[in-house]
Amino acid sequence: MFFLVHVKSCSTKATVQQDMGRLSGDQRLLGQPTPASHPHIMKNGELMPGISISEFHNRRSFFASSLRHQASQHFKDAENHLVVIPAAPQAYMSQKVPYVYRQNSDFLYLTGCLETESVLVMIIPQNSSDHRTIMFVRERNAHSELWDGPRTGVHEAPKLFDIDEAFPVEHLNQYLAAHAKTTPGFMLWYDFRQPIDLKVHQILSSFVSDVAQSVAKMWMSPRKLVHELRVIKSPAEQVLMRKSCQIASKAIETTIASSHPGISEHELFATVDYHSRMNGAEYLAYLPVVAGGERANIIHYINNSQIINDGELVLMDAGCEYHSYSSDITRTWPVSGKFSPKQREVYEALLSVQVELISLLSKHPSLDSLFSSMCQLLAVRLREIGLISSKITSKQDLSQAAYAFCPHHVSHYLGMDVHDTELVERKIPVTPGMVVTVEPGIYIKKDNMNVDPELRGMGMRIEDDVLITESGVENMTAMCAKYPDQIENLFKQRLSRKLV
Ligand SMILES: [Mn+2]
Repeated sequence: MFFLVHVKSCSTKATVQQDMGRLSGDQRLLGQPTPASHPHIMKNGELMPGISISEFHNRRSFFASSLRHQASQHFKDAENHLVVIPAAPQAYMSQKVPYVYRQNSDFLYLTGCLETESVLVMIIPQNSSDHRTIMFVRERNAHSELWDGPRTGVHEAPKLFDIDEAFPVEHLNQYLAAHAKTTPGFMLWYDFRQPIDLKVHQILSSFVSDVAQSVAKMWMSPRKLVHELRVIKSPAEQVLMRKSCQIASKAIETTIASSHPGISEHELFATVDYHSRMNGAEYLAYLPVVAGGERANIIHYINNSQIINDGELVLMDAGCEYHSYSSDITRTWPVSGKFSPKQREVYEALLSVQVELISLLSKHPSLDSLFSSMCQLLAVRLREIGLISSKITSKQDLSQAAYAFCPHHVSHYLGMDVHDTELVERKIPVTPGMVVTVEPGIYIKKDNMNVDPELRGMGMRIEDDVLITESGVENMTAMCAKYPDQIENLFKQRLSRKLV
């Protein structure tokens, strides 16, 4: 433990010195990559890789106008709005051993700030198109920066983030109290139900009980408004999503080609992780599911600790995060490199449903209605191959029978988070700019005595990430093999490479 800390502080120093060498004049390292310090991933004018500083400015303007619109519909006497959105706190595995830091996506979307212990505050008057953006950030501190790396600090933050003002995060409570005194009758927008950072939450809780009770009109969560903006991806975000999908597609193909009977789920996990990072991803977007044989029936199987035997299928649900944008792919393949005739029959039934659902998206259904379509399509195919009785004919009974084979939803929004923009309902029609997953599955229970013994306990899912466009759909993970011949070819190519 001591050794680890020691090594870490040395390497941080080394990186600081190396990077300092490249920076000129009065430029210094800030609390996150900038075009000056990281020219290999950022262009001039960008606040995050691939996203310009002006896009963040526009996001806040859109957010302010959608908030005003919401207020004009439901809170007619609100004249002023105070919005508070905190950064994610650093989480620890144990004393001083941090987990990978991941920013709160709503905060990141509106600020571009990657630092913890920061808070976004927006002051939005109801009857003017103006708004003020204030950020509370960590002050610079020579001792802390020596250990943990540079901070942007109060002085540099307004310029870096293109905001009006910045203050030390310790001043948040005084600022709020002063605001309440000078701006009576404001409406507070803060999510009290799902606190992000407990320290900020305590400040807001006492603010409400001590001060705001008498002056603030009411409080609402700003999250749904942010999610409604986030669900539509800008052209710059689409480029990042496409890249995230490409990296994960390639990593999964390489992982498929590396598998063989007797390999462990853990090795496949390590392989997909390695190739994602080597191709530019920061890390996997979530703990992947790597399930051999009947473990594929456990939808969120993440133990990934078993050996996969000859004749079994592998289900891998994995995606990566590339500059804060996630991909989410599932592939199922025979560990030996060749589907048995029975496996292939069920797989092809599932694949035909998945392909048809992707093309249905160009008609802009809601995700819930895509789920109904899945149940219908899956039922017909399962009946054809004898997994559902031919005696079942009514639409409702068919849907119910299919649901027993696929008990999860077929789609969710995808973006900065894997299950993105959770407050956007799945009953609204999809529109251009949304990215959604299409992920039907077939899970056959071990004790299902109505099916061929070879199929009992078999589980499979196929998942792609699809951008809705003006003219139809773009399958962003189409380059990841999913047709049985394509999958088997990955193994043949490996064999022929070995022979050469
Ligand atoms: Mn998914």
